[in-house]
Amino acid sequence: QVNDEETIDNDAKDGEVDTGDDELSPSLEVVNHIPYRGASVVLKGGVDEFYNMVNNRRSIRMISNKPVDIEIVKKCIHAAGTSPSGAHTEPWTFCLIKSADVKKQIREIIEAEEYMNYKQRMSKQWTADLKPLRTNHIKEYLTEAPYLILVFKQAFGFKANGERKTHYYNEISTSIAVGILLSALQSAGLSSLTTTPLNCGPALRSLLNRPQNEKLLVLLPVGYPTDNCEVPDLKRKGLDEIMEIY
Ligand code: IYR
Repeated sequence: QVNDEETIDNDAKDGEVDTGDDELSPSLEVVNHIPYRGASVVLKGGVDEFYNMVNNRRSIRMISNKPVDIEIVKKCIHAAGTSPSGAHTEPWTFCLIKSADVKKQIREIIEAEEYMNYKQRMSKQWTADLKPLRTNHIKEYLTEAPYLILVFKQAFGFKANGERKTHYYNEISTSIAVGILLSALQSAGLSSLTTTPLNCGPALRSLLNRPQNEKLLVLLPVGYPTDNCEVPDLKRKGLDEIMEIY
């Protein structure tokens, strides 16, 4: 029996199959254990360099059409794929959109839904809370940005024999991967915006012909800021405010 916290993620249980067999074989291939002596690839500037880099990241809504080397974006996605995951299920799919036509279709889907979101679906308090961020349903960045990355979580997977495979903690695993992706993009001098297009998941999934086991988690436009790009002058919590030492 698992506790409530572990049962909250219903998606994680979607694929569970009870074969009534005591001799269950692991979904993951049984592998050797090999020595690991800890991190050996470290930044020249140490952890201060890492902090400065990630603290320099901002979500931007004004993204230029200045070209970006696709190889850099691919490397960032490869980095995201190093994320830890439940039982090493690697429950993520990164769809990299470069086609102007697909970007246009994505924008049409999202703007139509966001219009409804802002107009009726989001609470008055919610839209009030967003005022300082100056967001609205019009999302030029979806067609201007050289790339869009749609990150799908795989609610379950499949074994070689076609049976469903449980993807434990697929949402948190994929979310950690997104965190690594954001840091990788920043390390490459690229900017992005973390978006969670409300009510757009199914339409975007079918547009990209993604299978039923995949659910859209986030969509990131990726590129460089426009010359007139501005961001709200937000302050971050200090270390004292986010940490308790015991
Ligand atoms: N998805 C909408 C609204 C929105 C919601 C939150 I919470 C934000 O931090 C920002 C925007 C949009 O993208 O405009």
